[in-house]
Amino acid sequence: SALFLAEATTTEEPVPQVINRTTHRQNINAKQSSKLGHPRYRWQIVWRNVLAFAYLHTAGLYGLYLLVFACTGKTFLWCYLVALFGGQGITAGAHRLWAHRSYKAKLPLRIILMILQTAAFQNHIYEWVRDHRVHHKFTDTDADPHNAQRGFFFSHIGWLMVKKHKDVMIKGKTVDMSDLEADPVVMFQKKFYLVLVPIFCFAIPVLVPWYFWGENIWNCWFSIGMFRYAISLHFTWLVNSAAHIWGTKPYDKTIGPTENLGVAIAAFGEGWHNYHHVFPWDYKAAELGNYKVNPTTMILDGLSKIGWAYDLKTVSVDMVKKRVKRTGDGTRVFNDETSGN
Ligand code: ST9
Ligand code: ZN
Ligand code: ZN
Repeated sequence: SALFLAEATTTEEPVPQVINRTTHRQNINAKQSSKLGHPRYRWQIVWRNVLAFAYLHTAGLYGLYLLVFACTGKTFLWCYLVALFGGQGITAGAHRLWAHRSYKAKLPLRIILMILQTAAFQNHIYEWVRDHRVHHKFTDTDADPHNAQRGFFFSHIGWLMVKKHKDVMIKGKTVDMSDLEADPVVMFQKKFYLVLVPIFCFAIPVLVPWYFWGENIWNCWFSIGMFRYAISLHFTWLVNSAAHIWGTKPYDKTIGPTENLGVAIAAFGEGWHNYHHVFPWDYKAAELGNYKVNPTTMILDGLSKIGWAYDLKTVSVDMVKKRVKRTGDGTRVFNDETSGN
C-alpha cells in the first residue's frame, strides 16, 4: 500500500474507493446528479398510489375473468369500444393534438377529445402534456418523468408510485405551456377534473351495459370499470417502457426510443417511437401512416375529410431519407437504393 500511496501522490489522482455494494446504474445516477449539484435520486414511495394500483390490478384480473366467463357478448364489445374511444382521447387528443400540435382541431372535436381523454383517466390534459413535453425535451435523463434508463418497471408504472426527481420540476419549468393555457377546453377540464373523471371514466362506461342490456352491475364494475381501465393504462405505458427498450432505430440510432410493432398494435399506432422522437410534429407519429399499423392516423385522416381536423403537419420523404442516411441503424431501406441507385 506504500507503493500505492506513492503512486497516488505522484499522479495527483484522488485515492480510489472500494465501490462494491453499489450498482453500476446507481453510480451513473450519482454522477449525473452530483454534476447538477444535488444529491442522487432517492425514491420516496407514494403509498396512496401503490394501494390504488394494487386494488386496480387485483380487481382488473377478476374483471378479465368475468368478461370472458360471465359477461354477455354485448358487454365484451362495449369493453373494446370504451378502450378504443378512451385510447383516441390519448393518441389523437392528448398526444398528437395537445402535446405536439401536429394538427389543429375545431371546437366540437376538441370537446369530444377532451371527454374521451377524461374517460382514459391518465391525469388531465395539462398535466399529461407537461410531463410528455418534458419527456421529449429531456428524453432518458433525470429530467424525464419516466426515464427509461432506470429500467422497464420504472418507465412503465414505477414512476407513478414515487415522487418525481427534482430535475423534472426544475427543467420542466423551461417548457412553454401557454398554448394550453389559452385553450378553454383544456382549462375547463383541468378545473373540473375531479368531477369529470368519476362521470366519464367510471359512471357512464359502467352503467351503460347495466341500463341498456341488463348486464349484472357487479360484472360491469370489474370488467368495464377496472379491467378496461387497467389494460388501457398498460397499453399506453408500453410506449414509455417497451418502445424505449426493444426494437430497431431506423431514423436515429443514437437515441433510446425504438420502432416496436407490438406496441403499435397495443397503442393504436403509437409504437413507431424512434420516428416519433425524431419527427414529433408529424401527425402520423410514424413514417408510413396508414400503411403500417396506425389506426389513429386513419381516424385523423377521416376527421380531416370532414374538416374537423386541419393543418395536418407531416415530413417530406426527402427529409426522412436524408435523416435515415445520416443517423439511422440501417434497418430502413428505400426501394430505389436497393437497386444500386
Ligand atoms: C398515467 C399517465 O397513466 C400516463 C402517461 C403516459 C404517456 C405515454 C406517452 C406515449 C405516447 C402516447 C401513447 C398513447 C397510447 C394510448 C393507448 C391507449 C390504449 N414539468 O406530479 P407532482 C411540478 S396517469 C414541470 O404532484 P410529485 C409542478 O409545479 C394514471 N413541472 O409531483 C407540480 O405542481 P402542479 C393515473 C412539474 O409530488 C409539482 O411539481 N394517475 C412537472 O413528485 C408537483 O407535481 C396516477 O397514477 C413537469 N413535468 O408526485 C398518479 N411535474 O401540478 C398521478 C411536476 O400544481 N400522479 N411539476 O403544477 C401522481 O400521483 C404524482 O404525480 C406522483 C409524483 C406521485 C407520480
Ligand atoms: Zn410524443
Ligand atoms: Zn418516448
